Amino acid sequence: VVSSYSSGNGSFPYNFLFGAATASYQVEGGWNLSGKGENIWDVFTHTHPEWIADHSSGDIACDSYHNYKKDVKLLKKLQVQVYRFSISWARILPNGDLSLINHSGITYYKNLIAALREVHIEPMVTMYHWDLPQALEDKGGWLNTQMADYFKNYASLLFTLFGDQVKWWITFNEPTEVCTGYVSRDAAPGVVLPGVGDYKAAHTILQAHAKAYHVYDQKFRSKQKGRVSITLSSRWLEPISESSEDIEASERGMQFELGWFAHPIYSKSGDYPPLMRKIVDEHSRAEGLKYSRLPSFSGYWIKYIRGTADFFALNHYTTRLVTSGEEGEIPSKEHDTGVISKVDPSWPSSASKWLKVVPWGFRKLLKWVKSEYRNPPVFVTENGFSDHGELEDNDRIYYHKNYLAELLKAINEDGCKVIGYTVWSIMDNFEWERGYTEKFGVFHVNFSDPARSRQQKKSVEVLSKIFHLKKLDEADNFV
Ligand code: PNW
Repeated sequence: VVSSYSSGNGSFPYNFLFGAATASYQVEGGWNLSGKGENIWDVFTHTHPEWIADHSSGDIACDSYHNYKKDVKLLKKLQVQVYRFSISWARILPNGDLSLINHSGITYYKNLIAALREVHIEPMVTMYHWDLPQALEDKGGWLNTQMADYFKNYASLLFTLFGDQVKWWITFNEPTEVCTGYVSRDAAPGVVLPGVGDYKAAHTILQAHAKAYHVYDQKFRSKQKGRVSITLSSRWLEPISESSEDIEASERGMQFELGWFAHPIYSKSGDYPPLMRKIVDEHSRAEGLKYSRLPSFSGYWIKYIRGTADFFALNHYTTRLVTSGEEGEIPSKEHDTGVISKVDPSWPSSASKWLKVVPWGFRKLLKWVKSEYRNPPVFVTENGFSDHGELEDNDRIYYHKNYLAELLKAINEDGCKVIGYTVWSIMDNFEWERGYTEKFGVFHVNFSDPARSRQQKKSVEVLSKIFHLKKLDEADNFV
């Protein structure tokens, strides 16, 4: 099936948007400057530096707090049409709630947005990329249902402050990763409640997202005319063989990984995936629990959450081979999923243990989203490759060219409606628990230089051409 949304000849649709992405904690620095409050990553890195690979933090990071004008120049060099960045909640609301509004925080983002618009780069704003104000974590963080209202107030303030200039909004970046903060010490706040805390946090986040979406509908949409979504991340889970057991394992894995958040929002019926409901209910009963570890939505909430996205925002990096089997402690979401996964040793590696280069998995994932959720417009909000910071970053060039080629096939041959693509990331930055040991940037950042000087990598030459011409040169697809 060739959809009308296609163009052929290695060209992307004329209105396709290319961009680059970052997140506040990973690039800004200025952790305690001009009235910013502490967030959970400030506290996590300061109290437990040993939990970060190189004992580092985002205290200074790329110092984008002072260097945002330089960043805009880099973006221009890359020829992007969109810059996806996130707002630090505690920089705007140091206490998390509306008791104190930090005006210098507002000024920082106003300046950044103005600098982008001046050179015709469209801002795409993520409201929450993992940096919860510590004051709200002290109230229980995402385990506390009230967080949905704190988030709604914060979102409403952002629409009021920036909505005349910002037309692309993302409420949450990768809620599954936010939930990891309630499973293990791999991420802030490092609360260890596997199989319980993650499901509970997810439940609150879905409510928070829906509240923000409805506020936009009720108070802002008619005037501001923007779009609101939530960024979900997913690997492609390829069955290890053609056996029905492995195909089922793949489907089950996809429902637990992407369906967990996508089904309540994008499916026709709403609510968690039926398969997930069944399995977690059964496991909970077997564990002798009176209630399921997966919380339930009332009919009211199912309807309230369903349909709360104007496009499907998707992050994708890599693929795993899956079969059915038991992994993870009891209880845990990992164990509930009942899937074991591995990689094909022939797949090229990156500097990140979890990231193998598997371009075809991207196309399969886009196809899955199309058939599962009635072909929504998809904006790929992150896709990227890590190395150790080399300027001749040929492996990154290979990665992006080949992932983009698969994205084009998904549009032209499978009829997927992919509308945009932002590369992670415009520059090397703080990679969470892996510190500065892995680099995802298309620009190099010198972290031992107090000025945090930036330097172009080879990938910029290649990507800027693709982004400008909106065309992939078939001839040099494979470097
Ligand atoms: C992304 N996966 O998370 C984050 O949004 C970024 O902040 C981060 O810098 C980037 O990854 C690179 O590490 C991911 O399961 C979470 O494949 C999970 C996956 C991929 C990326």
